[in-house]
Amino acid sequence: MTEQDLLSRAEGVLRANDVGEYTKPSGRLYPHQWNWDSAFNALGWAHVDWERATREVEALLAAQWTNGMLPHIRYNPSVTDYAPGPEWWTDVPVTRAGEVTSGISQPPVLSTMVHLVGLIQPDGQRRRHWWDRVYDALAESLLYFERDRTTGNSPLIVLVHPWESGLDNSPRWDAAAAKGFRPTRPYRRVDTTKVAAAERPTSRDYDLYMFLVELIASHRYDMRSYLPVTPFAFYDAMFNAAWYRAVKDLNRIADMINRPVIVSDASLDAFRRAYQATLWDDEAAMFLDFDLTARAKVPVHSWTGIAAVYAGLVDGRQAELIYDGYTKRSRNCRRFPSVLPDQTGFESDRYHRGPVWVNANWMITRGLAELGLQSRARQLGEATIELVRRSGFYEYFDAYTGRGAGADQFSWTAALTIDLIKRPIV
Ligand code: 9WN
Repeated sequence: MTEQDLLSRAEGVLRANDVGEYTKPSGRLYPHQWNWDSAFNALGWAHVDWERATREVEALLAAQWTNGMLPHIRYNPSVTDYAPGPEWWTDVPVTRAGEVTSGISQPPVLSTMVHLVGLIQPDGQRRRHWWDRVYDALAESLLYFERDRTTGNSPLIVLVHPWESGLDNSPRWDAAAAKGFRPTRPYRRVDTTKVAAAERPTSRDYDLYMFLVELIASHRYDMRSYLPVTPFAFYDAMFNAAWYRAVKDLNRIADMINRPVIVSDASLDAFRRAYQATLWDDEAAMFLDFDLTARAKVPVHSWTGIAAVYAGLVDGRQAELIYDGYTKRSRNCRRFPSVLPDQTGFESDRYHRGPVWVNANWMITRGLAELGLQSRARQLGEATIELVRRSGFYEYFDAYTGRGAGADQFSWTAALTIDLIKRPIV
C-alpha cells in the first residue's frame, strides 16, 4: 500500500466516525465524545480539514464544568448503547445547560494538540484568532488540576479513577482492584458484547470502576472531600507528564497572542523537581506512579514510566537511559509494548496490559525528537506507521504478533498516523 493509500484510508476512518461536531473513537464500541480521543483526532483533522479540527475542539470545550474541569466523556444524549450512561453521573456542574457528561477527567493533552493544530494553519491571523477564542477555556481546564487535585505541599496532580488515566486496566491498578470494592447498585456492561471479553477489562476491574463512580458522585464531585476517604488516589506519571507539557504549550500560545502565561517558569521548575524526586526510581531506571493511600511507589514498569520523554521533564541523557532500557527489556516485542513483558500482569493482547498503542508511540516519538534524539524518534515513528499499514486501524496491537485487537477503524490510530506521515521527523 502506498503512503497516499494509507493516508486516504486514515482519512476515511475519521470521516466514517464523524458525527458532525465530534468524532466517535470507534463506530461500535465508543459512540460518545471522549476527551483525549478528541484532542488526538483534532490533530488528524487539522491535516485534512482544518475547520473541522477546530469544531472538534470546541465541541469538547462545550462540556466544561463550572470549576474548569473538562470531563472524560461528553455524552451524546441520543445514544444509549454505552455503559455506564449519564444516569451514574447525576447533577454534574456543567457550564452550559443541557450538556451531559461524566464526572472525572482524562489525560490533559488538549492544549498540546491545540498548539499543534494552530501551527498547521498557514494563515497566522486565522491561527491566532482561533487560539484566542479557546485560550481561556483551556487555561481553566489546566488550572483546575492545580486548584482541586493537589494535596499537601506537592504540586503533583492526583488521579482519582482508572478511567481518568486513559489506561483503564493497567496492571498498575491491580492492587486496588484486588481489594474487592463493589458498587451498591447492579450495573450492565455493553463492551463485551461488541469485542472479545478476553481483550477487555475483567469484571473485577469493572467492580472497582463502578464503586469509584458511586463514591465520586456521592461526594458531589468535590475532590477536597473525596480525597481523604478514597482508596484510589495516585500520582500517575503519564497524567502528570501530560499536564506539564500542556501547560508549557499553552504558555507558548499565550506568548503568541499576548496573553499572560498560565503557570510561571518558577512553578514549572518546582513541578519538575517534585516529579523527579517523587516518581523517579533508580532500580527500575524509569519513573513509577505513586500510591497516595499506601504512601509507596507502584512497582509496575509500564510505558507511563517513560512518558516524561513526551513532556520534556527529562533531558536528552535521561531520556536515552529510560528509552533504551525500555527498548532492551522489550526486544522480543513490537515497538513498543504498553507494559514490559517481564512484569506480573503483562498480557500481550489485553487492552492496557501489554499491547502496542499508537497514541503512546506518537507521544514518545514526538518527545524523543524534541529532545534531539532524532534517529530513535524516526525508528519509532516508522515502526508505528508500518504496524498500522500491515495490521489496520485497530485500537491496539498484540505486543508479540502485531495482530490488531479491540475496536477496528479506531479514530486516533488514523489521526495520529496521518500526523506521523504529514510531519516526518527531520
Ligand atoms: C472508558 C475511548 C476510550 C479511551 C480510553 C480507553 C477506553 C473507555 C472504555 O476508551 O476507555 O473511558 O469504555 O473502556 O481506555 O483511553 O479514551 O477510546
